[in-house]
Amino acid sequence: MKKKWGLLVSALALSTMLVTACGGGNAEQASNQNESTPASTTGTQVNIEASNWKFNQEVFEVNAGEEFTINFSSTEGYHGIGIQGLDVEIEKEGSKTLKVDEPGEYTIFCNILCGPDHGKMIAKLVVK
Ligand SMILES: [Cu+2]
Repeated sequence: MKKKWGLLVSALALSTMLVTACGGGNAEQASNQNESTPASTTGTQVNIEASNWKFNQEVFEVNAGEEFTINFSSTEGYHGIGIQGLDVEIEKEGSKTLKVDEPGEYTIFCNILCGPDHGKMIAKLVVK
């Protein structure tokens, strides 16, 4: 891996430090390995916001075989997302571009132990 990401890496490092302080830690920094350049915002934009203790939508839809970008942010509290079966791990905020060829329903969950209702932070990514 090259270390030329500058500010992006700094921001991620800071996030990771904060998460570590909160007892998280199952989220690896490998989340960016397949990411295209941050400037690439083509394709469907999936905006996911997390607050205490829910996501802004229960269902997010994308098309199979088409690139899409997940833009995640914590608007209240400190949260993250992982998506079952997909290579997505974002903490606090960030973006991830990916493509899913297999139609189906993928569970989106908070990957940071964020409080009493952490377990309720579940949403669905529907790939059509
Ligand atoms: Cu949580």
